[in-house]
Amino acid sequence: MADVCRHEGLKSWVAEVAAMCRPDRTHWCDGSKGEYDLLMAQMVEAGAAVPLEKRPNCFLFRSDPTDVARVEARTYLSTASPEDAGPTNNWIDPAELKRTMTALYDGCMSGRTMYVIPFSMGPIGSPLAKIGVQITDSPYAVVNMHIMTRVGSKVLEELGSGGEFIPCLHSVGAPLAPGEADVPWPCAPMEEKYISHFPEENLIWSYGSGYGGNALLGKKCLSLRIASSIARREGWMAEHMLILRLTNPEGRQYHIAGAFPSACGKTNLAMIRPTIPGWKAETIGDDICWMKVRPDGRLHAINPETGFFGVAPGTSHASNPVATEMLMEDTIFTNCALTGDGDVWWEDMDGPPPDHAIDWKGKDWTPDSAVPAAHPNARFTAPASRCPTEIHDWDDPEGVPIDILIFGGRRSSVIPLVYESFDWDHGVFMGASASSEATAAILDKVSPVRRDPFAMQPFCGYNMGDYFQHWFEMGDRLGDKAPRIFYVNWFRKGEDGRWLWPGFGENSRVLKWMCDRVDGKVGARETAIGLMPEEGGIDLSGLSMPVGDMEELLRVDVEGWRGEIPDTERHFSQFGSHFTDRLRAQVAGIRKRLGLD
Ligand code: OXD
Ligand code: MN
Repeated sequence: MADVCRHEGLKSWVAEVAAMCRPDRTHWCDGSKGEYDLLMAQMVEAGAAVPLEKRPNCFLFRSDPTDVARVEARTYLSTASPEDAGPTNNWIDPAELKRTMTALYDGCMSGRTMYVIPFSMGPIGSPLAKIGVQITDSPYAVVNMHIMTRVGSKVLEELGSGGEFIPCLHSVGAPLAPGEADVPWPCAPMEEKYISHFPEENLIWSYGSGYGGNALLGKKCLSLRIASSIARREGWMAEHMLILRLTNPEGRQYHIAGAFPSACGKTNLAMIRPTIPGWKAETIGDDICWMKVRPDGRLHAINPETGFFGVAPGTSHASNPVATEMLMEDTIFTNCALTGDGDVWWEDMDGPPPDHAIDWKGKDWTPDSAVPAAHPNARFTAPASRCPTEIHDWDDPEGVPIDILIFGGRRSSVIPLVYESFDWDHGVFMGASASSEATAAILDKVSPVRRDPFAMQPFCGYNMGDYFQHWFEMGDRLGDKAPRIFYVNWFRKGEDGRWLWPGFGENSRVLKWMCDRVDGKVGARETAIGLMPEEGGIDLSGLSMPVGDMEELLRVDVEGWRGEIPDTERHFSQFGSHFTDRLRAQVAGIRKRLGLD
């Protein structure tokens, strides 16, 4: 493979990294099935992976108990001026951060193989795609990257001798002394972990963690943090959104992109099975959406990934039948429990729990154990090609034209089931003030609400005040071709603590209302917070709901909304001089409509 590379810049970067990290050997990845199978076989042999008898070509990994999730507190956005990183990012001066990390990288791959992974985010050669090259000493990262991105020689061909690529350096930070035995999941202690981004030079340096977004650098690091900063410069959008195609009974297609914070059912919605007769849904992506204005003046979207890295606990026939089917083969599981008959298990899977299992820490577990069998952030990595609802033309380099944008969060009160923005600027306000509760505890009126603007709080690669302005400017460019913007909340509860909305497949009823709005088939009533369904506007045929629930779901709780405003204003005040006047105008507008001024 190294000889397929005609790019001197890439070759010299690989040589520089090898000189610094001093691996025992270097392997250029070709992305082939043979390479995947060989690496898996080696990891099984080394005791890092367990093949699952019940699921063909599936493997279980258990991470180190200290390395189980993205580490936001150790994630850095390193720009010359701290102001360019803004208040939502951790900042360290680039020279200082590079000094610290160079000392850590020094000899960090000794005893290990250094893998060079050329990958494309987006169809190779698409005007919407970007090429990255990840260097890593984690074979686990390699096999995951195989599933999540397009890896291999074709990417090097596309790169040619002078193409642009985003260098992504990763090490688990666990050098081996001569003769020292490896552990199943090598990583560095928390205080040595650094997930660093240098957007001014499109560079990613990650050290110390082997888990998810910390280690699969094409995902959050490249496709969101670095890409959002490139997108701002180049005039497009890199968003934390699912992408979905809905087709109505007449065959008309609608493309929907939706931003939701983690743990709000994003993957479930991406794989929805509509309950309304005649409507069909297809999955395009569950996490990341890149959108560009194309020659037709519309916003076109691609999912730059090729797989799903989803949270396993809670995934069941009821919540996501599509994923349940998808995960039967060719999947990597991380931190799930292992059953006696060679299957995986997690909390809220179908059926009763097993009498006995090996938990995610490798310990014996029974239903009487005080701890969960799977880690709450246990994951599956599954190829999109295995998703039964994946669209067949999803590799189309032009992407799909977006009709509808959705924001949402998990709120047990105040926020209604659905409302539509008055216009684009109001939609930007809805995204910028989006919020979610940390947990769905019982009658959680007092549970903390976190503002997570556009679900991008941990992922925006520049000052978020400027990001809001970028959204306004995109709206100006799109004019009357802009997608319509909606806000949803599937999680509103009644006084008695019951979920009022059945959710899952029934969410298709709300999506249908949005499509009907786009086509002008249904009206809406104007309220202080936005445009809302008229009585009977949402198709409830065949669904039996307790009397009064729908009224409550669509009630504008004026007192509750008034109570939201101070928190929204506090949240906006952190952006200081980067806060845009157009958002200020939106705040003034809602204050007035709520009778606060
Ligand atoms: C994810 C996340 O893993 O948003 O997708 O945390
Ligand atoms: Mn995500």
